Amino acid sequence: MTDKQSEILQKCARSCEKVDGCEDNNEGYRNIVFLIGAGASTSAGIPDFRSKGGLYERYGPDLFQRLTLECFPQKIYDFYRDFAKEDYAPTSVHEALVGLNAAGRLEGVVTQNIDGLEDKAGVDKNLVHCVHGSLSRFRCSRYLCEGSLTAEEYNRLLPTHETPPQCYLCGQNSLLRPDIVLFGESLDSATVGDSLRALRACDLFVCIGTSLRVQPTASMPLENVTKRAHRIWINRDPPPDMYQENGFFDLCMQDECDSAIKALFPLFFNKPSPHA
Ligand code: CNA
Repeated sequence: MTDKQSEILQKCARSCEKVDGCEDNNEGYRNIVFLIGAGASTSAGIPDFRSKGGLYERYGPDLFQRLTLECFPQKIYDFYRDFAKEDYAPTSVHEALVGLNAAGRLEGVVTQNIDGLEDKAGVDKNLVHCVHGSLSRFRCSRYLCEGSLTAEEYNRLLPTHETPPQCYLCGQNSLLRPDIVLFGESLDSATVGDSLRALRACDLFVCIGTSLRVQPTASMPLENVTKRAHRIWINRDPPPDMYQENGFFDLCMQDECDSAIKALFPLFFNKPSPHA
């Protein structure tokens, strides 16, 4: 292990403590940003895209294509119905985010996940940037219509999801669709702006549970995280070539997300037992 890697581990451990006033005597990180992918939620029981048993294997690789919504919308509603019938619980990764948020050290969470577990865990909504949207909202598929429902409203109104639902507002036979970004669609520009600002401001960047293959999000760290920031990779797999080529990451933890996060931020998990 290099000196820089030992320094990173020490600073992460110190970052479990609350920032105290303007002076940070414990020398932890002050502006931590996470980029999160599906691997951060697999231990909750939500499959990722590409692993064995993942969504591509179950529903086919065209599940999240725009053309699928246009030509075979039922496929997307079937996926949503399967997702909504489970009550997924946040993982240790989300628990660490809540701890860092409470300690005053979290600058932002750029999440590619659409499962809403950051919100469910209780991370400050203003810090979470859902670059690929979220299954917690539905919206009219017509660009200019403002028809929208929360997932709870949708589930209450349309409990069976047997036929794709029409928008209640515009009367144009348009579908109410999950508010997620499908392949072939653009990301929301305000969310991208917030994400890039967070990435530029961080002093620690943690990239966790993502294959970093889905563009344009995959290039965001390379182009925006500054040299002053320390960078950690957590994944069962190594980083993609474009990140390995220039030695972007200072510390690569090829491990399970939950165990790596517990090793980095142990104080959030070493809670005394109530029966001790
Ligand atoms: P991906 O391409 O499926 O990559 C996931 C990565 O995580 C892979 O490299 C896996 O090896 C790794 N991985 C899986 N489980 C673990 C684990 N327990 N510990 C360590 N590593 C693990 O998914 P990405 O997130 O990179 O791709 C972005 C897509 C996936 C976004 O558009 C999402 O909307 C979409 N997605 C989201 C969810 C979700 O919201 N939970 C689930 C599936 C897909």
